[in-house]
Amino acid sequence: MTNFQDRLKKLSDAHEALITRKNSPVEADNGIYRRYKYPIVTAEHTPLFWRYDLDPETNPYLMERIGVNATLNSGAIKWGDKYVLVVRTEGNDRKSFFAVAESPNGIDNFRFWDYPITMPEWGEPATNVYDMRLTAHEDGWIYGVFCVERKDPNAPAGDLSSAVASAGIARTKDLVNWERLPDLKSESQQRNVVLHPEFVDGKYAFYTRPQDGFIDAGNGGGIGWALIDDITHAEVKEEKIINLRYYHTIKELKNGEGPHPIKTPKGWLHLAHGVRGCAAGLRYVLYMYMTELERPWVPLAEPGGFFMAPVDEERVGDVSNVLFTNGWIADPDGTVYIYYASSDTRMHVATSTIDRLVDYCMNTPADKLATGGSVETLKKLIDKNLHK
Ligand code: M1P
Repeated sequence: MTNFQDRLKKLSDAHEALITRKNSPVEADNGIYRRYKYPIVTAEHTPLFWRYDLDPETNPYLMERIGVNATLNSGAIKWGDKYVLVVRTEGNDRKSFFAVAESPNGIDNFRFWDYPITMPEWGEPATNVYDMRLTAHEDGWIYGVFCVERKDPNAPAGDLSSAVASAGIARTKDLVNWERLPDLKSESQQRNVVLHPEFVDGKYAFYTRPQDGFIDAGNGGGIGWALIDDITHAEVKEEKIINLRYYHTIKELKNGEGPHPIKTPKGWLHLAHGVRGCAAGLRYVLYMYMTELERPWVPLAEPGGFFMAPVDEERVGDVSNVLFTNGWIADPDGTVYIYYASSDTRMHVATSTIDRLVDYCMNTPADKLATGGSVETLKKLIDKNLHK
């Protein structure tokens, strides 16, 4: 065997071993969800034929030609009997694109489809696209709503960082061919926009996240709710904040809806991220809340504090101290697969059930927003346990 063939075999064997590695839940278990031992999709999961020119004539050293830096914030959907992620795949050049990876069981054996998604442009071509939320809407389409980023045309000369963020909308029937619709029209910048799966009062409903600037949520008070007349010319005319940010909480600085909420007999289950600032930078954690079944914009319950926060290797990566989610899948048997990214670098799964998550939301004490309230809440549980 030549050096080239020898090296190619080693690379291929290692890649196949990584993809087919069995995953299993970890021991530590809080009764709410279970984490899994291995990340489910990493940059190394991307096909070798994306990264290497496999022709010994043009690449005699079998060098990597196109680097993949990270696989993160993925939308999720059950596709036949497969668990499918639309993975935000980021190249070494810092540009993200969308690529589909599917698994037979939702916890391991994620394999990328041969080609990434070719997302049609709308308006001025995007500099970057990321964080797609997938919604199989009752109108029969599968929608992908994602962040579209372009350089701020009003940035002062020399400012090469300021960006304008808006929500891109595309729809598909096969996850391969996408019809791009006009971006969501909104007075504020938007990221973390999510389409609700059902019509509400005959209209499309969006969870929004209005913000003043790219980094600064500013006056955007939290997660918003807006009804849209025409999805092919979507425009936010009125937006109400349904999940607020508060001082000295896990979502003091920013928050954003994760995937679209799951419908349960007790209400809609929401998964979101909250951000606070500290000496180490921004800290992103996941939290949950519920809204009414008939009025999905009306708050029902919200446990205090975070649902999941970065632990162990999750804490370190391209943007450390970050958990982010924009995909989950609820199976008919009630199992919920929560897909989350750690530190903007790799994808993980945690599993739970609808019953457990509803119980968690309804019966975990709410944040009373001050230390005195936290102590009262704790004493109530101690009393119940010690003096029943
Ligand atoms: O780097 C952490 C996250 O930052 C942004 O989230 P948000 O808009 O809530 O601040 C997004 O760029 C997200 O992709 C990223 O994971």
